[in-house]
Order: sequence, then structure tokens, then C-alpha cells
Amino acid sequence: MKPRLSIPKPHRRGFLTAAAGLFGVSALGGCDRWAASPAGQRTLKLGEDANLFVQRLLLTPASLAKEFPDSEISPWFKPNGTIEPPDKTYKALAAKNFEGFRLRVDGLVERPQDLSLADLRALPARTQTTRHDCVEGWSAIGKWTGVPLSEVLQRAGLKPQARYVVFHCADTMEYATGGGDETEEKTTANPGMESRPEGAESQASDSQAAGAEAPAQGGDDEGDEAQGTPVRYYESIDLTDAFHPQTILAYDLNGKALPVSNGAPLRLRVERQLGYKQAKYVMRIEVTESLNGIGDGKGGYWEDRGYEWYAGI
Ligand SMILES: Nc1nc2c(c(=O)[nH]1)N[C@H]1C(S)=C(S)[C@@H](COP(=O)(O)O)O[C@H]1N2
Ligand SMILES: [Mo]
Repeated sequence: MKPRLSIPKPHRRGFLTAAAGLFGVSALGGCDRWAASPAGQRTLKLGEDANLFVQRLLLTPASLAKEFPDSEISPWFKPNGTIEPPDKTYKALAAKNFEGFRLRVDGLVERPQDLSLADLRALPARTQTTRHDCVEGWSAIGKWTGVPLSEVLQRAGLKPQARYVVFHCADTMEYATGGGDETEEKTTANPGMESRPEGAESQASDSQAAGAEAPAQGGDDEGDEAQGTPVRYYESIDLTDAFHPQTILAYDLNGKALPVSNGAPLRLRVERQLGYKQAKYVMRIEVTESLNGIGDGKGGYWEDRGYEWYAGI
């Protein structure tokens, strides 16, 4: 069968740049020209063709993160950042071993999905032993098993305008007071810290200890006047990383169900980037055209606080 899309070999690198621009990085003049060419128009017609195009380009060994033998697995995969989400909804799910968990996939997709852990485990799986590098300088090697993000996105079907994949997490990091300038507050914490930013945990548990009846206790929903709006962890990647073969939604670590401290029931592994991109406690995946309007618009909780969006290793 003739491939629907052929990639001219001598120009792979150039095409990769074009694809990165087209599907991820903000508009480049060269891409506009490329999009206007017959090949470009043909590719843009169908989201499916676009996915195939990106995937083919990515299947070069050089673009894979290093994988390690089992003998190099770290005996202890240090948990970092949130190690136990204080949020009531999350706690209720965890108490029942995540039976009620449904991964929501929506945004610019043809077929929104609600996938249980059983659904996710029934999809094709990938296992990879990789090194995690936190921006603060520590590393750990872990063996992750999960479903390639591409499988999930293909089930949902991307609309042609799709550019980014956003991961919405369960854990409240802090409460926004609304209005005021929070710049100062946002620079006090960092993605290497072992505990959560000052306040988030204590506020969430305070409200629980007090047995407050406000719908927002423990970081749920809209928050209340005393706490403000819960600001939850989130992350985002472009379609180039989303369709990379080592980008998986992991449910197992070292052959066992992911512990809560490492992101149960589901966490992202995007192996060519730093630790803070590896979103834990992923509840919802939203496909978008832009990162504006999500959080503070920089593509992630730590990005909104000054860290790089593309955190390449
Ligand atoms: N939801 C969520 N994801 C998160 C974090 C977090 O606090 N919340 N911390 C990030 C950081 S800074 C790192 S280094 C890794 C730590 O993953 P681990 O706990 O499995 O070591 O998760 C990342 N993903
Ligand atoms: Mo980190």
C-alpha cells in the first residue's frame, strides 16, 4: 500500500522543524509558506494525516530518551512536590482504590472520553526505564508502565486546530485570593522543593479539621471566601511531544501500581523534559489551540511562576 504521506528523506531535518512549528511552537513564516504548498494543504485537511506525519518524523532513534536496564532502577524513587493531594475529591477516590476514577479527555477532540483505569489498562501498554531529573539537581531511575498518550489521543480524535495537550491535576497548590498582585508569593516556592508551597496544605487540612461545610473544603470546586479559588497543578506539552513514543500516561512504577506519593492513579511521563513537566494526579486532559486562558497562560503551574515551558534535559 502506498503511504498516504511520504517524507522526502534528504530533508527530514527541515521537515521536522516545519512540523514542530506547525504543531507546537508559535507560528513561523516558513510554516505559513509550507502550509500553503500542496503537501501542506493536504496534510492540514485531516487531523489524522497530521498525527501520522508527526509520528513518522518522531521515530528516529536519536530523538528517544535513554532507557536503562532493570539493574539500574533506583531502590527509592524520591517523591517530590505534592505527595498527598489534600483535595477532598481526590481523597474519596483514593479511599476506594481509584475505582471511581475516570480520566476525562476533552477540548478540541472529536470524541470526548471518560476512561476508567481498567479502560486505560486495556489499551496498548509501554514500559520504559528512564531517568527523572528534577530542576533542583536530583535524579532517580524508574520503570514506568502506561498507555502511550498517542493511543488515548487517537481514540478521542484531534480536531484540526489542536496544538497543545493540557494536563489538569487533582492537587491544590495554593489558593488565589483574587485580584491583588501575587508576584511576590509566586517566587517563594520552586519545583525542587520537597513539600508544597507554604499554605496550601495547611489551609486545606484546616478546613477539613474544622469540618467546614463550604463546598470548597479540601480544595474542591470553586473555593470559598476565606480560602479563595484553589489553584491546582497543571502542565502542557505540544503535539510533537504528545505523539512521541515515550510519552505515556503511567499507572505502574517498577511493576506495581503507582503509589499516591508518585502520582496515583495516573501521571504523565514526557521523558525528554525535566521533572516538573511530569504531571502527577492527572484527572483531565484538555486539547487546546492555545495556552492562553489556562492558569496564568504560561502552560503550567511552575511556568506561571517563571520556569521554562519547554524544559528540555
Ligand atoms: N500534580 C503534580 N505533579 C507534579 C508535581 C506536583 O507537585 N504536583 N511536582 C513535579 C516535580 S517538581 C517533580 S520533580 C516530579 C516529582 O515526581 P515524583 O514525586 O514521582 O518524584 O513531579 C512533578 N509533577
Ligand atoms: Mo522537580
